[in-house]
Amino acid sequence: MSQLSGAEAFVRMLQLHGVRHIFGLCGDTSLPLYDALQRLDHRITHILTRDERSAAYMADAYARVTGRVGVCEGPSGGGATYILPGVVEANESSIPVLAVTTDIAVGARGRYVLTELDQEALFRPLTKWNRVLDRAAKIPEVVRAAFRHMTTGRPGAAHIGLPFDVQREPVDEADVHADPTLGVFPARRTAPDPAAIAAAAEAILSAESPLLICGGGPVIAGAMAELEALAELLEIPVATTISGQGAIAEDHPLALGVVGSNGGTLATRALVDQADLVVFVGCRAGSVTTERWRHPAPGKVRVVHVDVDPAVIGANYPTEVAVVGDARLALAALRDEVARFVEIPPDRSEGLGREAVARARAEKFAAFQELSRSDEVPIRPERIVATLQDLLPEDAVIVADAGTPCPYFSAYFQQRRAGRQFISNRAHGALGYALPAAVGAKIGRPDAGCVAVMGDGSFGFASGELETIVRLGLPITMVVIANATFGWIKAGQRSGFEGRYFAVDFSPGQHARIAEAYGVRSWRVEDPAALQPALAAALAADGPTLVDVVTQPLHEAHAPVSEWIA
Ligand SMILES: Cc1ncc(C[n+]2csc(CCOP(=O)(O)OP(=O)(O)O)c2C)c(N)n1
Repeated sequence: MSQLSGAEAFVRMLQLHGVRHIFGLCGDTSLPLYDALQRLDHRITHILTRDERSAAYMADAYARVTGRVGVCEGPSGGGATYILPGVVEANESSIPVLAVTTDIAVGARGRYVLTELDQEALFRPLTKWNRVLDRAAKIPEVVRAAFRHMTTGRPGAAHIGLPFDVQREPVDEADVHADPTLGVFPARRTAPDPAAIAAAAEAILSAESPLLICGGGPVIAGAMAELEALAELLEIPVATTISGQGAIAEDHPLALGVVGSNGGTLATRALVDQADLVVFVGCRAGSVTTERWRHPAPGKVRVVHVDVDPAVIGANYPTEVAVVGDARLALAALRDEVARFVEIPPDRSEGLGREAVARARAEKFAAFQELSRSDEVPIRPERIVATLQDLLPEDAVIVADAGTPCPYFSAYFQQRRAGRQFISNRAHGALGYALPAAVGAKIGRPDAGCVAVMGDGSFGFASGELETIVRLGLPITMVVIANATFGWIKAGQRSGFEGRYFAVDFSPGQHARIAEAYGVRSWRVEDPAALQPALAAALAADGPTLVDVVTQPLHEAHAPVSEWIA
């Protein structure tokens, strides 16, 4: 019987599942794993990060742009606790991220070993599947189970704990096998019940003014063509959530753009209210998308809900038809079913069709465009969005943090191609996501431009990773929206607490100088006229760049936000 060490078997299992990149940070308990990574020929590139939190965010964005499982790793104790934010973000966003933590030896448990922690309990509420190993012999089956759970059904995160002694124990090589199709997601798609498809088609066809609202599901499922075909056949406008951006190209005549309290506007809300039937697709109909379940209004609107996770359907809205299944298969089936009754698209010129979408878009962009031309100081956020819109190629990936970037880019940046190009961490919206996530996105999609847009609050959370970006020589452009305040919260204090500002302002930072010190080519922009040249030069450079833009604070801006407390 040929044998491998536990660590070697683990690396081989990742390799067999098609893993090509691992993001992580070293530690005592990880030494056997690192040694196996060092010695074996596995064609996996390890990206050393400066914080386990970043490693998980990188793996998350990497998974989002590649459609492959993202893998991150960190050591026991502090490494395990630091990696958590990215794991839960991925899990709640239905993105398969495998978090590997190493652990103290099984044989040493309960003896007050440095870093001892119940890591399985720690990850339980944050993952779809989770196991700390006790025996090396179980490594192959545990890795197989993790990949099965991550990429089938509703995708999600998994955690595997590798104790120190388990990494050194023998594993029978004959057990080391895998199904490589489980390394990409969604794997093993599930088709909807034809009876549910027939009922959904009947409901949609009987509606006067149907509207599609897409969450992250269609992009995850790669259902863009099927969605467009259904929308065009029935002349149904398509709205998205923030995570759903990319379900349809935003210059498509039926694309309404983002709706909800963060990125929606009064003009887009009016169309949501006009719908007599909403088809939610791969969408949890959560508080932000629905403006706290008021738009659309439960009970007043008929609902058809398509989701791969049956538990989501009916959680927030009385639902007429539930369709459980993969978004691509469901939308294709729905289109085929509808095509039995409809040959040419209905005339919706008087109701909710492309004319209504065009009017809503024109209204929304009229106010935006005026502000985007403003020469006022500090620079208007609208000007930053408009300038990047002009400069960026169609295939660029934008990663946007919470704060100013998320609502502004969701509302006003027009993604001209369908597919995953806009990334924001909408499960928890934790600050400091965009900078490390851009690393994962750039490594996952090296041929596309990549821009990370962050507030100065977020920059403070993530700036340690500038070293990683420089070390890897990644041509990422970072844009810091500098307003010396936790602006989103200040805006909440202004709108909901009569401007009683408390503990939200911090000192203005010299972000360009900080980045420069790490070796990033940087610009600081205070004059609106200097914005375009600085961004153009940053985007044209072949290494990492940062543009620090002194910007109008969010509480004074005309942000596309209807409610500051989500
Ligand atoms: C880790 C974390 N802590 C707190 C919050 C709450 N929060 C949401 S937005 C925000 C302010 C963001 O400030 P900044 O990054 O400077 O962007 P701005 O809103 O000023 O544009 C805060 C503190 C959060 N989202 N994440």
